[in-house]
Amino acid sequence: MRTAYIALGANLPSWAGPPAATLCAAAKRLEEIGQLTARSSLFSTEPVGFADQPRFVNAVVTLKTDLDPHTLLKELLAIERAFGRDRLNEIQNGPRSLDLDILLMDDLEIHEAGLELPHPRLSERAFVLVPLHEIAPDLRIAGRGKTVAELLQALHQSQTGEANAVVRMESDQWRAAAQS
Ligand code: PH2
Ligand code: MG
Ligand code: MG
Repeated sequence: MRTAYIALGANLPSWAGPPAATLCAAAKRLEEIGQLTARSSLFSTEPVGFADQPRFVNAVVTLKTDLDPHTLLKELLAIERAFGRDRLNEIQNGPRSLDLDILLMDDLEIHEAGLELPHPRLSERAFVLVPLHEIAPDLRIAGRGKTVAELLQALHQSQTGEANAVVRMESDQWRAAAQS
């Protein structure tokens, strides 16, 4: 059994509804390929990399799974497609109905074209580090020798972040799913 940390993000609606509803439905799908043992809050986040698009909803979950990383990635891409993600017709860093990224899987370090672990941009992204910090502050990142809390502190010091860059959301739907 491996422990993976998965980042969820969306800023376009899907058949499930607005982005927060998509993340709820996607989390349910993740439970079919492993056990969700922790989930962060949902966060409303400022778009990074391409400014002219709606704010994102982001979260991070812990997934215990028997899948190997390549099979897990394949499953995540299939779930993205099931929520209307069309990778052939989208802007890089642009709007999407669902993005599922493997941030970490145990202490694996993988450097391949389609799969890099730990996620290469993990330490630059508050929309990833803030939710990850909620569920795993003391987790040590493979190859970086730093904990999530240390990376988040370094990011806060290097950025004059806008106050509304990463804002915790209240979602009854998300909280209810976590307790069921
Ligand atoms: N994902 C991106 C690019 N920019 N910005 C926010 N706030 N949240 C995201 O999930 C996100 C992004 C590429 O995957
Ligand atoms: Mg992705
Ligand atoms: Mg992404």
